[in-house]
Amino acid sequence: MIGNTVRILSADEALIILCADTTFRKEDPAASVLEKLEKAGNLTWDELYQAHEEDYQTLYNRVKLQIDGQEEVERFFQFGRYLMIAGSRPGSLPLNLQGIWNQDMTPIWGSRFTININAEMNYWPALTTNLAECQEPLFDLIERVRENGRVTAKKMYGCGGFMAHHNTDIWGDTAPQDVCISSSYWVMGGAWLSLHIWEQYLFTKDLGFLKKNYPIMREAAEFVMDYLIDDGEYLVTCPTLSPENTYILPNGEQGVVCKGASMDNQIITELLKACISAEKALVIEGSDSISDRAQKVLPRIAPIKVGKHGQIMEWNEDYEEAEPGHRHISQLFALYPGTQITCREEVLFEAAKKTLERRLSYGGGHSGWSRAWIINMYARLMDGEKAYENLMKLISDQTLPNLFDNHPPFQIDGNFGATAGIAEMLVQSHEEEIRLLPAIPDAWKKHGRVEGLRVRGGKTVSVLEWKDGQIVDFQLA
Ligand code: FUC
Repeated sequence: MIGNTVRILSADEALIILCADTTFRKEDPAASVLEKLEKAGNLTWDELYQAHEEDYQTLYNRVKLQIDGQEEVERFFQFGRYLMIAGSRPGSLPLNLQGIWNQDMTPIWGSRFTININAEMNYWPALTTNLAECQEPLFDLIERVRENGRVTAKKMYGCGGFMAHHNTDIWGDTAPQDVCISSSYWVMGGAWLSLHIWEQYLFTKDLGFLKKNYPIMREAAEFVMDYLIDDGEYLVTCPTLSPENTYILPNGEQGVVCKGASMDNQIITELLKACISAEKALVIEGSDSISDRAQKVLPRIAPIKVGKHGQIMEWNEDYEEAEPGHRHISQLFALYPGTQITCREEVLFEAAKKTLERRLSYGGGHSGWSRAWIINMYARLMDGEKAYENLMKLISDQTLPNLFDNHPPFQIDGNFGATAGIAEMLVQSHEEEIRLLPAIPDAWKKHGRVEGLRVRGGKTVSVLEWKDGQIVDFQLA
């Protein structure tokens, strides 16, 4: 070792084991690092490799995907699952913007957790692709966010419950971060994160988990209900913004701050309904219950509206957008990951299609994660060809040679978003029914087989096999 250089002489190969820890998780990081190094140092490369294989394969082998002639898609799907297994395990930190693969001392956007889409997207494939326990680090983070978020809710807004703005870090910071008006002053981060608790329950039906974590959902809902103001017609969030888009007023002025952004209404609706259902499942009544209050608030939240371009309106007024191809498609939260826009709501379903077409016709989908979101949205629109077209664009144009997603620069969310999207093309379960092959393109129809995807209701699709677009085998366990 010379300074910070390692010189290796007279060797054909060298095994270099790196290990790091901090006081965030270990009281004595130096001791824990030495202990791990000693253990690993006693093993040969082959033994280490084998230990790694055994470790990840217990989770990885739960899902198998084979589609004739689609090796690239299979690899991208399983690589996303592998990244989840490698980067987010019980006891670890959750996946941030670069996951555990950041290589910079001062990474872009601080390698933090952007919670107006990116951190949530990281966890989209966890449940459908049978890796529920990999979401645990996110719940640990939400606990930390909750502590700080109570203080921010009270001090900044005079509200109860807990909240978070658009960004947080491992300490769960909830104050507005950065100085970017179009993102910093959004108050729904805690509410969106809390919905992951409800989804975890829907997929696992683990009442013990829900019992332990429901108070987080309730506190997120309490903040939101306290924060709403009566504008004479509706109860609206104010001030707020629609992540990170800019509107144009009729007089040509541009702005971002608004009241009652469509995404806020959609998250609030989803959260309050989830709280009511959770309280039913847990039999929470009396003074511990917020169901009565939520029932009163829900009808006073503005419905999802269709605007002059036939699109889902992004703001409470039908403003023009400064950037119609904007990467954020917040007004379609209700289509995915939300569940309010479905084929049962024909008008909104058509308007959601128009919204995507419009975004894309103005150059939308230009960042990796945005393209990944679009795949999921087209899957929910049951348009297999469009979902596939965007998936292949993501793989060919927005993926680095090592298969990492490219925002640009490298950002890991697009990998996870696309993995979730592939699962969503194969099986859906968001309308209290299971839909098989809701959005597969012609290119996948000849023959394929998937094993192990999970659905809401706590079940596993142990086999789904198709030939010439027809299902030939299906088993639910
Ligand atoms: C949001 C996005 C950016 C980027 C950043 C980390 O601000 O709008 O595209 O992903 O998070």
